[in-house]
Amino acid sequence: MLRDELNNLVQKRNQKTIGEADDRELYGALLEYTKEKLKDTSPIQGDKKLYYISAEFLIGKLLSNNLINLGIYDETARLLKEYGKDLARIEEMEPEPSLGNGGLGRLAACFLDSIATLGLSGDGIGLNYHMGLFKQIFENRRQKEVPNPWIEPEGWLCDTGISFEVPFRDFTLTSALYDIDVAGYENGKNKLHLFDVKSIDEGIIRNGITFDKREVAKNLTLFLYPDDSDEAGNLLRIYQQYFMVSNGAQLILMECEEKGWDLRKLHEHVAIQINDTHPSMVIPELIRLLVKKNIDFNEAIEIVEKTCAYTNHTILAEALEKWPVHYLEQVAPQIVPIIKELDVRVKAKYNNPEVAIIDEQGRVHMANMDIHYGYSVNGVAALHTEILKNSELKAFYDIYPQKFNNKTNGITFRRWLLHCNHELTEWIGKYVDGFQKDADQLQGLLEYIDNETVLDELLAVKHKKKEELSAYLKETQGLTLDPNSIFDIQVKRLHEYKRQQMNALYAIYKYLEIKAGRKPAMPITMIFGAKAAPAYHIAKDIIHLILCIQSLVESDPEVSPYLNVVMVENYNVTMAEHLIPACDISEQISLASKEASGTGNMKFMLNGAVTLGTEDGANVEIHELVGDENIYIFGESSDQVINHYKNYDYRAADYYINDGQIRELINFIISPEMMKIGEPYHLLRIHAELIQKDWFMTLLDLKEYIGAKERAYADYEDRRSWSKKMLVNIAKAGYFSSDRTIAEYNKDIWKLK
Ligand code: 26Q
Repeated sequence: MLRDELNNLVQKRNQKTIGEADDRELYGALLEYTKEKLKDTSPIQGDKKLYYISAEFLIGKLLSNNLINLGIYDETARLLKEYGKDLARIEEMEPEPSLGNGGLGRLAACFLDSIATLGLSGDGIGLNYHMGLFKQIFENRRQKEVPNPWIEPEGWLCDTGISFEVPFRDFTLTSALYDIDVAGYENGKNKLHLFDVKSIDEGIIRNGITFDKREVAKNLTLFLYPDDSDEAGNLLRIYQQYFMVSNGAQLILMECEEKGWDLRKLHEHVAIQINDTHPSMVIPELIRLLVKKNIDFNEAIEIVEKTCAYTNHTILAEALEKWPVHYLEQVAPQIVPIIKELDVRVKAKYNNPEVAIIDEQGRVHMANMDIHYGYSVNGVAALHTEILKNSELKAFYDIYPQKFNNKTNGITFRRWLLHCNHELTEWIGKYVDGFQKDADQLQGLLEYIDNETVLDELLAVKHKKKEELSAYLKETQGLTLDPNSIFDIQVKRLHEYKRQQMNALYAIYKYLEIKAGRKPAMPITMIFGAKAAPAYHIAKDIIHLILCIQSLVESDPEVSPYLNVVMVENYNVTMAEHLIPACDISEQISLASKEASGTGNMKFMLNGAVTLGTEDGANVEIHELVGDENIYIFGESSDQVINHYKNYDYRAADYYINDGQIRELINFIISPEMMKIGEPYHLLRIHAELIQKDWFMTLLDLKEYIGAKERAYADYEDRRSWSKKMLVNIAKAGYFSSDRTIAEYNKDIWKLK
């Protein structure tokens, strides 16, 4: 079947046989073939439907995942192999759609996979950014951003022909809806709806990623906003958000009417999940549209209240969106009276400025609107939800305790195990059944904790993945890695709270140790990968620092046999799929209380890495599951950290002045050898930042961090006991399947079936 169909396709498209076609031609044929199969897959239906609205869907490449979920991956790979073709190489031809910044966007993509896999009726609604997140390149050890066009004439997007009118203050834009099919694992399909602007014009992009911000009709969906939570709000961001939610709301109402559902009973047929505050304007927009359909204003509010649910992904105060009313007035004045009325009602009921929607400075607090006018508020890990309830959103929790609930994040095992780690999947399959659909089955591996053969096989799988990563990085980035060294990996967005700078200080520590003749028993490879928001200067300085250390270590023959520091360029989903299976030590070292959940931590654990981390986000739950023996925890607790902020009693300078070792590490940043490699301006700035500000308390945990890492490296030498830690981590990872997360969302919030 497959053989004939694919051969015919390649014949038709390229007048060649499979054996004659090159990887690009085969990619094209497989794309067409897979899209046909998706067409034949039945849509998931139900009498209640979820709409997951999100400004980001970081879906990654889709070919392999679609083949896996359609149940034809193995057969396809085998067939191609017969012709001497390698499916892994063919999938490299696919451009990666980078429609997200990081965790929040990737979570949305994992959720779509799980929603379909569980057979729940639920679609995604977002924007079709033509460039996605910028592509990162390194020039003179500094990050440079260039556009990342991903849309090709042939791809996963299907033009639906559906379009809506979105009214702005000064003009109206016509949308164009593109859909991407989302196949569940051996189940039916849902859709990801991506709205675009008909009048978009890629021609206005100038050098790098700059463009004329005023021509909204031409630029609205050109770029994804880089997570610049520190930068003042930009009007274009509001244009994007309103365009997304107005289209989304119109689509939802259209679908309801098509199905003959009574809009007055919207909540019986629809649940809308608001992914962080980026889609919050859907609340006033839905009210506006319902009123236009002759529903009474009060009733419209009630309907929306029962339909919308909000997920919070951050406790960083500076990242909570607050838009000045006059901004909203410039963009979409028609929703401003509605927001004002919602605010008036809140103020009449609660005499507490903390819970107002519009504050004294005339700024609209998007999260506050979501909490008052939605029926559910959830955090994304147990600790995070507790912090929301007890401090950050306490005033709201006091009013609406019943609305608050936790939904610990999860990841789809189809991508983060079956797709990215065939060898591990096969190894697991030898010992447990059914884990593809029921992740808890992984616990069955615990039976083999003392089985030396099984443990040796596991070590061999890890080694193979380290060899593969080394070959991949050699080929794609010219980097040289030693698969016999410890692979210690920190990959995630660059942010001071995630503390890549603390890891960099460890690299300096190790460098100086080796220079002093104290050599590690095993060579160490420290791998970093991170993009910094273009306007986040300190984050870019940290990248510069890491790249300078990389050069220093590389060019020092006394050190390089024992230590290798590498920062991979353009870290993205595809790179993560290569890095994570090869990891020994997973760095999850955020300042406690700051990382809402983290999801990379779960991907590493599932692939047999051991976590070195703080008691933050979902690390807390990983710790509980695997026990003290199988994780390296260090640093002050979230309570202690929260108290430091409350009491203003953390002073980085104290650590610098009072501790000679800390001083030595920090001062090395501006040592002659570093200043020769790097740019003094940037090294001096990060040096000063660490001593004078250090808002995310790097120095607070630095010594404990060094100690914990040394312990982990020492334990690693005993390969047998280390392999047991790996096994326990894999066996306990089932809890972090997004299938579990989605089942909980459905049971507690959406109630689809
Ligand atoms: C805001 C205003 C203007 C422009 C951009 C933004 C913006 C964009 C993206 C603000 C925040 C984001 C992304 C946040 C994010 O990824 N949060 C992460 O969500 C994950 C999934 O829940 C968690 O695991 C992480 O802990 C959390 O940091």
